[in-house]
Amino acid sequence: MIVHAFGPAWNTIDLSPFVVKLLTWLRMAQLPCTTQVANVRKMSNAKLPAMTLDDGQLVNDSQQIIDLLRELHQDPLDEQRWSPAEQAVACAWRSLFETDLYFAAYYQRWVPEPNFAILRPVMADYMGALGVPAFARALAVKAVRRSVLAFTPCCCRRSSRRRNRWSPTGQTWCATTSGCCGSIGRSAIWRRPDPGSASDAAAGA
Ligand SMILES: N[C@@H](CCC(=O)N[C@@H](CS)C(=O)NCC(=O)O)C(=O)O
Repeated sequence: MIVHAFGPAWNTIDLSPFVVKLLTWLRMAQLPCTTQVANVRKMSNAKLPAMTLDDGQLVNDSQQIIDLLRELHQDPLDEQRWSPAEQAVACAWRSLFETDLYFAAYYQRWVPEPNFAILRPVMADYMGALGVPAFARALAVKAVRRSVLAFTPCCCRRSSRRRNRWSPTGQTWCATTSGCCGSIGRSAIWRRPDPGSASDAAAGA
């Protein structure tokens, strides 16, 4: 299985909380996979992560992927042991992290200039991984930020949240755990073993 991702950043396994969520779940479920940097604009939902399954099928959305893998691998974390009430609470927590807290963090990354100064070199690295030549990376990152700022006068506004909303039934503590991990626990819980990139060092990460 191949996880399509943004790539590591700041000493963590990926730039994206949702990729971290998926990789965390796969690690807990002990399902081996490889990761590959992918162009987010080429995804049908314009988002990462995505996953290519062993049969070649491409699936989008971290939660859809997790739900499908749970089915295909007979619920490897035994998540069905939770009662419906527990699953509902878990779903509420996951929703809090993924549709509300996510956008608070998103705002903090992209909008205040000092924070974006830390993100900028990481995004430039991502552009480089996609094949954008060095001289054009700064411009490309600037263009992405411009489009982010255009829809981000208030990152927590309803329309932004809706873009990410995914509400299947049967959520579980374990999917929630990995979602929390992706949203808030990234560096604390799962640090990347190899040394950071030059941009990490520049950012003082
Ligand atoms: N519901 C999706 C959300 C994924 C998502 O929002 N990914 C962000 C990165 S953290 C993304 O690809 N954003 C690109 C964009 O919105 O242009 C999932 O769970 O996979």
